[in-house]
Amino acid sequence: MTNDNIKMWTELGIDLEKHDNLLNALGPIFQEIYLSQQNRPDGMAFFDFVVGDIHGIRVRELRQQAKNGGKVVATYCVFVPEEVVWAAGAIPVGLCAGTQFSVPIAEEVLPRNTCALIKSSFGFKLGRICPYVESSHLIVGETTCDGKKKMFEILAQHQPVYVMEVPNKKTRLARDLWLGEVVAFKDVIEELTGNRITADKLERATRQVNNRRRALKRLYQLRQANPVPISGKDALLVTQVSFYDDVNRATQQINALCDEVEVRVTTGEGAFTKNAPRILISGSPMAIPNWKLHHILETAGAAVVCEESCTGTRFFGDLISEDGGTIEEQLKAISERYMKINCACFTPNQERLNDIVRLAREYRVDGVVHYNLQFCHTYANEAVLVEQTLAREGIPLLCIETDYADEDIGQLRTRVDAFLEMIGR
Ligand code: BJ8
Repeated sequence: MTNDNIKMWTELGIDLEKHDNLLNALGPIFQEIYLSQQNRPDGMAFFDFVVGDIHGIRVRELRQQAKNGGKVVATYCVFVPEEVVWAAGAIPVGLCAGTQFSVPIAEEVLPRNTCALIKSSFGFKLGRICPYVESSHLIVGETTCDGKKKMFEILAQHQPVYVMEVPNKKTRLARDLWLGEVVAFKDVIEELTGNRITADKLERATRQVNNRRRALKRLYQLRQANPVPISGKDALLVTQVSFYDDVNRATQQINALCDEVEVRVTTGEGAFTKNAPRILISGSPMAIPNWKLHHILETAGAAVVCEESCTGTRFFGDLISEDGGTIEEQLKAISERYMKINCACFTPNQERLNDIVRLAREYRVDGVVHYNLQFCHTYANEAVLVEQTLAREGIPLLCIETDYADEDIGQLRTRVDAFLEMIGR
């Protein structure tokens, strides 16, 4: 912890005592979960470094952006089209919201039976613990679930918030509504930044974000190899860091990692033994530092080979057309790409069920673990359909409902062990 960082956090109004406690807790957890892994690719050093300095260098870059007159736009959902933000010269940051640390702070205001992701994000603001929140000029929310919708209203008492309306169906009418939302978002961002988004700028931003999507897809495809060349924990960390690092730097680092992992695949070098059970995790997103389920599975001898989630395939799947065109044409292409995200907020959501089966086949998994954040009703209810679908396909499934606390770790280990024994690997 350098004096420069302390000065920066003080200027941001961070509660230093709570913040110290958070960072002091994070260090040993990262050591235990990440740095204790054997035979990791060297390319993970960059991502370890970013987490090791999680509230340092990147926050300083955001502060510099503000000092130069630029804006920082914080988001909570992969539906917010980041291309629009980059195109206006602003910086988007996906907020973390993956720690139990801020949950009790939120529970002073929000009902306890709210999902941990919502409580964690709100607690960060209420407790003034997160320099990313405090560095942002606008928080962009969305109407994906009722808990978030209402939390954003309360959050707006503390910081400027703009909410995008994400429809709950994918009909023609709903798509028109969403296109209108994307166009309105462009206007909001132009007004915030004072910069006009031109067709050229938007095309450049689209290419940049597409390139990061391509890099992440490349990394995921390498996980299809047997033995799997990189742990699920490491792959998850790469995705998590991509939410708040600079888009071009992240792309470069992911591709450098992929170059190394490609060699591993060629030489048959694995992060696990060849016969390790291969698991697809499907469900709610896992924001930093939520590594709980991956850690339980991988210390039980399984290899997590893919995540069907917003901190997985839903984040980078589907590219946006790079054909350019007018600003209107590009915004339409952007809106169409985002409507391909198969979040459980949609009804019906057959596409997600299809995705799970397709990914289970592509990654040759031995079983699927459905991950549900407690009190998230959309994913919990959709799990019934996931169960029916996977039963028809003969793919073993384990449904886990949990939160960010440690209390149920022993029970989860027992269930995971029984599942791995049942799938016989
Ligand atoms: S597109 S998954 S990132 S909404 S877990 S807060 S849904 S009660 S996170 Fe999500 Fe966007 Fe969908 Fe993806 Fe609500 Fe559920 Fe909590 Fe959730």
